[in-house]
Amino acid sequence: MDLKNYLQQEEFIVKCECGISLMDAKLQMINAELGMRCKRKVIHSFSGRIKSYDSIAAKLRLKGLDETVESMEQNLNDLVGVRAVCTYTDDLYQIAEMLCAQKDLRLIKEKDYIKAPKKSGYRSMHLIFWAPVSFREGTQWIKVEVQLRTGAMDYWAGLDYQLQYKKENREAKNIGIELKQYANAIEQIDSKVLELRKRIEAI
Ligand code: 0O2
Repeated sequence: MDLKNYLQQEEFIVKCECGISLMDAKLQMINAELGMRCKRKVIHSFSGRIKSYDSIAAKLRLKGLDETVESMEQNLNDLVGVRAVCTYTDDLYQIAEMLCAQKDLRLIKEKDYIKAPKKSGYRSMHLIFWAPVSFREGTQWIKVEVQLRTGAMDYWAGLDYQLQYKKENREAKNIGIELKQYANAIEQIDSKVLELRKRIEAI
């Protein structure tokens, strides 16, 4: 079956949606526990998505891979993605630790773009798991990418993403240079805000 038709199958979509729901439920529970312990709201927003055909095809082309179902399954990790946005960077690491400690999840890969930002300036924590979804015919393991970021990292990534479609434009190039500088500024603000929170907690 060709890639486009495969992605439109109800069975494929339902499995991906179940992967999103499972990870979303895990994040909601972690949020409830951390909220109780820290006495403040920890995760400010949750979102989940199934990668679109256009985005999958573009990524496979960019990596020089075949636009086939097999190639997608072997090479792409972010077909199913869930994102949680927090205020503080230390919360991101706590959430990552709590997810990795869950016995039913199998960690495939961890990419810490907070400690080692991408050349673009992009920062986020990415965790890729095999997540077990129970169906009538047995357990299906769904690959899910969890992105954990602060609010500042999130709006920076949103702007950077918008810019990616306009790269050829001269003004977009100037904006890109400026945006990269703000990635550094945001990193400093994230770290200062965390320091202030800890000082307030210590009073
Ligand atoms: P979309 O449309 O968001 O899905 P891997 O094989 O996993 O090692 P991969 O998948 O290229 O390699 O991993 P990477 O670089 O960690 O990127 C995965 C996703 O992170 C991207 O998916 C983006 O969502 C986000 N991301 C990574 N780098 C950047 C960046 O420089 N800027 C922004 N705004 N987002 C980034 P997609 O498929 O690119 O896009």
